Amino acid sequence: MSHAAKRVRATGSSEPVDVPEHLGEADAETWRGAAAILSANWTGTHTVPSRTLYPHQWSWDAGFISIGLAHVAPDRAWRDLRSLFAAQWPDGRVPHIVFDPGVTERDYFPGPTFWTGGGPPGRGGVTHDGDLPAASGVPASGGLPIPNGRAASGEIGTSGNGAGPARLSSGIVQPPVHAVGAWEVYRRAPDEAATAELRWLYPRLVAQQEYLATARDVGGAGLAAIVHPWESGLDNSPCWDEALGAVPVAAEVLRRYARRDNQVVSSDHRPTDDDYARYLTIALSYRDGGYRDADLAVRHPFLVECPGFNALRGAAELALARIAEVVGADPAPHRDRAAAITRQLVDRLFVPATGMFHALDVRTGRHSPARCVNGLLPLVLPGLPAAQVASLVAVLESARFGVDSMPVPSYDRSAVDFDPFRYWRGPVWFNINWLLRSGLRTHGRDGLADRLRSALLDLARNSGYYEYFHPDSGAGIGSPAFSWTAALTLDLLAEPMG
Ligand code: 9WN
Repeated sequence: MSHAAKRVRATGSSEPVDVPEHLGEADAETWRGAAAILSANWTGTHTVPSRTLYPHQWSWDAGFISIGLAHVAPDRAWRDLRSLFAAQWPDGRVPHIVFDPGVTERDYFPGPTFWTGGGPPGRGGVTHDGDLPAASGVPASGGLPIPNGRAASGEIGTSGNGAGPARLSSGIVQPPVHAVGAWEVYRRAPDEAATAELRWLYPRLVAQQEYLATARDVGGAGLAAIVHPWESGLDNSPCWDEALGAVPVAAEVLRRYARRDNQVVSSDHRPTDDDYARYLTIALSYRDGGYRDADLAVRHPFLVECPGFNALRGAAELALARIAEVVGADPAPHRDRAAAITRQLVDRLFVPATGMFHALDVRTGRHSPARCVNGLLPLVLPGLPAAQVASLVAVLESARFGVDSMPVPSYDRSAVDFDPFRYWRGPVWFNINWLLRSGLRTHGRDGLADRLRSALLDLARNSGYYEYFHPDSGAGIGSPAFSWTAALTLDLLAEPMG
């Protein structure tokens, strides 16, 4: 743990939990509450984002969750990451959802039947046994999923993580935040067992990056394209609106498939039906193409370069450089790749007129006009040129995104379609703010970083560990007892205020 001070054992949650000594009683209570959520959301093999809304394992959630678990249950942090990477595809992609075979189709839509097309495992969604992906040492097989693919290179993985039966997955990805997560877990307790975990993960993390750098470089300029808004993690962000507008709303898909999300939380707080119909259409297009990435440019209806997704690819390379040093690999190529991604982001996605980064529609070559919070995420890159850093900080301090008592909203507050309730179109999200804060510190903007930290902790203290928050009142929205909110609260609390 970073806060190595003497710890006091506390009770009051479902499990005893160590509380850092620097915390006063109120924050100790916040700590215990957050730790209790992570315990309640632990299934024995992995952590679910939310018991009510998301009962499987999600990819980028697992990365953020590991950062919190590092403080209270490092062993679970490693098991969580292993559980996810045991489901990695032979081509290197890490699926955005790994399905729990113990959860019924009724409990989450779109579930395994949707992603596999209802066919046997291997048609679309695949089963996994945890072997090293082919892409870790040899070229991927054109992105075609190979059920139970065997390692084509030297290292042998064992049968999954010992987590039980083979699991099905979706076929799309999410931002690669796992190398950052793994590094955070390791650096807090860098012992032999943690080094062994890094050795297991390293080739898998490299394969994940390799997949994104090759199969997904649809635009040919070095940036990865997402093939679905869900891949960004910012599902209904306004920065997808223009690209989505070109996808017809096929009303029959919503008749064929019933949504479940808006039965669990208010439909005003979730994506609209039109957007949802488009999400399903895009996913079906990718699925029916066998989840292949060849020729996407000529056949796939949604291809966008997201500044947040690509910035996190760059951050992953820098974390991999550190991990490489521990496991005896060469860190230099990782640093080179991070530098290249940073350059490509500035060249392709920075828009001087707005002073921030914008999503680029690969099909039309146009930037989205929307100013969304993923356009600030390149701040996580230490090599971002000073001009772009200054520009992003100015946008962050402006009335569009400004941090005062509230953290940064997901969308420009002054936009006419800013919606304080609807998911990624206005509300405040913890994971994005945690990343922004880390980026601000990277660039020595400690004052603003500290304000952001205080605003985030006030939200958790006053409103609890919700999925997202109203950007004016701070009221919790969406799922309560949300894992990454709890996990990142622990991480922020773990640090004594300077
Ligand atoms: C679709 C699990 C996930 C997050 C995403 C968030 C939401 C899913 C959904 O929940 O997306 O993947 O059903 O809306 O947008 O960022 O990973 O917490």
